Amino acid sequence: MELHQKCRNTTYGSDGKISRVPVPDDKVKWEQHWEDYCPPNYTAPGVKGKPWADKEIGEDGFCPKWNSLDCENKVDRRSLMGNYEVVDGYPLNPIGRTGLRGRGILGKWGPNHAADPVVTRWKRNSSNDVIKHEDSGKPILQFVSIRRKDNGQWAFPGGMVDPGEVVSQTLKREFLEETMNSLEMTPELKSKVESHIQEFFSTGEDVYRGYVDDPRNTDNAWMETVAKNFHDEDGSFVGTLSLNAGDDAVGVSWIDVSSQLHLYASHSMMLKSVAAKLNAHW
Ligand code: RP5
Ligand code: MG
Ligand code: MG
Repeated sequence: MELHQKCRNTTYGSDGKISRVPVPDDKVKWEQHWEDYCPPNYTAPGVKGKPWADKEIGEDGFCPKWNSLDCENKVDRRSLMGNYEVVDGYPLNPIGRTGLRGRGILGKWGPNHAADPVVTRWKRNSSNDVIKHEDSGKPILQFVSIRRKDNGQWAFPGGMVDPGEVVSQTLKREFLEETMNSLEMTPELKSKVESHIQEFFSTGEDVYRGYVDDPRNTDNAWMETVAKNFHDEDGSFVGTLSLNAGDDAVGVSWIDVSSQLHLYASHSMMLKSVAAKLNAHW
């Protein structure tokens, strides 16, 4: 992973009231000495005391098992990046300094695990022929993108892995919630839709596993994801899906894949590898 960019030299959170200490490129790595590094310590008030969030470090009854599957708390505290360091009781961001200590708006200390479904099809004209890009001559890929409620950016319809949940479930659940608004469906409709998508979501290809350059990251809490590609070569299955933004998405759309897109966090980097694998225009 390259140096993180989106969780550095920015203000923090939707109201931008917290300022990170600016961290130059040559001071990102923890090994690079920085005697006076003393960033603000911020954990959002909306996080403290929430059932889905950790307690404070040192608080009674909070004994996290760093770098392990913490069965007691049902939290996977292992990083996809290998073992992270823990200094004075606080896990350290594996990429390096972010200019902010604490958990920010993330629930867990250390890695916060997510999953990202990358659902793709070829762009076609009204005669159903695949459209090629006029510059590259390569077929144009499209992916299902959502617009995030928190900052209005386009992103994969990903979300957090719930305690005890396996990634394959998270991929399906988040797709249903964010792009098909399953949270508003009747239980009958929801189970019908779930069985409809079941087979399609059983054959994904690995895209990426690891750290995400997410604007919410701090020195002590960060996002990691498993992204999988579900590609519909002839487009006939995805044509049956009725897209409808839900939960933390305020919009949903098929978007043409290209290097010109500005997506949330490191989603462009992941999309690039999907385009390369399918030999699509980028
Ligand atoms: C990103 O945040 C991940 O890649 C995933 O898309 C997303 C998960 O967080 P929420 O969408 O639940 O906020 O880092
Ligand atoms: Mg979600
Ligand atoms: Mg989400």
